[in-house]
Amino acid sequence: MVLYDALIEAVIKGDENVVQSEVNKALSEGAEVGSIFTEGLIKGMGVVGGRFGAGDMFLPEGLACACAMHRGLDILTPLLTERSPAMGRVVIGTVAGDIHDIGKRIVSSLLEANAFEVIDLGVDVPSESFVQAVEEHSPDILGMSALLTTTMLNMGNVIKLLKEKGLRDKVKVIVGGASINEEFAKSIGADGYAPEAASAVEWVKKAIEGDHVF
Ligand code: B1M
Repeated sequence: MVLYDALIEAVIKGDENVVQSEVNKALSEGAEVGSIFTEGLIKGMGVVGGRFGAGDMFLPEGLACACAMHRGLDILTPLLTERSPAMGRVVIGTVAGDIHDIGKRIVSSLLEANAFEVIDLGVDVPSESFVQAVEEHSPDILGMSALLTTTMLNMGNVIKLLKEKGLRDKVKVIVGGASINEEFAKSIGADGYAPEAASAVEWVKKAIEGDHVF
């Protein structure tokens, strides 16, 4: 069994180089890509979240942890991606005013790993850009991520704009991120909510099959 203590510690310390070497080491020892994600990177980020929330960690340290996390994701994401025909198209982004992107990237990576075509608009995406992307790419699903209580309301703005443009019925909308819950998702008129990446993928699969799942 591969142990991830050093990888978890490197994420917490924000040490990109050690993250890179630990991920590569785990791969060379035959670890599964999914378990490096969940047992290593995401566990490390969980500790970071607790410390940040408790005020034991500050912005520069948080940024270093994010960079370290991205280094790991950059190695793992291409390995997850299956080269099979797309199961459906997803446009995804983090809403305006919000630059948190680790969770959204994990959701994108897992969707790609499950053969969905993902168009990632990035972070701090203006509401109008989400709507333009729906017009331009005709996705099956629009996914929005928000981690701040101050930015989550922008998800509702996007849905309102989609309605105004007559596009709301053409796309199913899923929302997620640390500040979001099912009640909020329903209140803004989204079609679904997922608390973490694996359930987001399950939701997308069901929604594309035609289930009206919440
Ligand atoms: Co920020 N931050 N941050 N931060 N940050 C939080 C979110 C916070 C909860 C920390 C805290 O104080 N307790 C707090 C928000 C409080 C609130 O609004 N309620 C906060 C704050 C206040 C801020 C700043 C305002 C701090 C400041 O400037 N004083 C600032 C805001 C900047 C901005 O966005 N305008 C800020 C900045 C930063 C950093 C830049 C340092 C860094 C982000 C770097 C980056 O992303 N590139 C950062 C980080 C790292 C965090 C914490 C510590 C960790 C977030 C994370 O990556 N988690 C976070 C604390 C926490 O969440 N406990 C915090 C790991 C990730 C895997 O989880 O993103 O939740 P998460 O994603 C999960 C699920 O939520 C879900 O699946 C993912 C995987 O399982 N999910 C979806 C996510 N998106 C989804 C979409 C879906 C479905 C599921 O469908 C489309």
